[in-house]
Amino acid sequence: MDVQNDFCPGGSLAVKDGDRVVPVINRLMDRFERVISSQDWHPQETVHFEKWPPHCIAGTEGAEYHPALNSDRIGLRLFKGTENRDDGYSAFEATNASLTDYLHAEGIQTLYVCGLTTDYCVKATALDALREGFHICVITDAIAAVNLQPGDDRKALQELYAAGCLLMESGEIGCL
Ligand code: VGL
Ligand code: ZN
Repeated sequence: MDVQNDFCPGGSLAVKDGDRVVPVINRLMDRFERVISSQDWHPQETVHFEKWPPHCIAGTEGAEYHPALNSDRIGLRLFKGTENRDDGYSAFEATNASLTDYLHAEGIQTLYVCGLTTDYCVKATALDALREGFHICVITDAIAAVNLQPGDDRKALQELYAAGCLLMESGEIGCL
């Protein structure tokens, strides 16, 4: 999710150590049959920017993937938050394709989620996936949080666990 310049150090909504997830995700991608990415992709003006500094404006450098992210294996690329009236935190709210339809068409029942940010996009996507009946595992060393309040990361993981989400470190997946 959202491994974009604006969420990484130097970006307009930089998450502490956001780029730490990049090498972990690059290593992980080969372990999976399919890789799906999401990108926050906002218009210049949106109600979303009443809550957040402008970030990930469609087509700008800030909305591009972090330059070190290996995008070769990304099969489906989702764009979200594209309207001026919604936050679009969840990849299930992508407007260019339906994630639900894609997963059903491909016969996918289990999702491993990683990227930015733990307390918004990752959380919203994982909760939507659970609601839609998918099995979900969040990769805890491949995520980073905004942490508007200290401890928001921990709270998000507790909420996810309580909702039925599995939490795993990348080293526990296959034999990394
Ligand atoms: C996100 C904050 C603002 C996210 C998006 O995708 O996690 N966080 N916009
Ligand atoms: Zn956003």
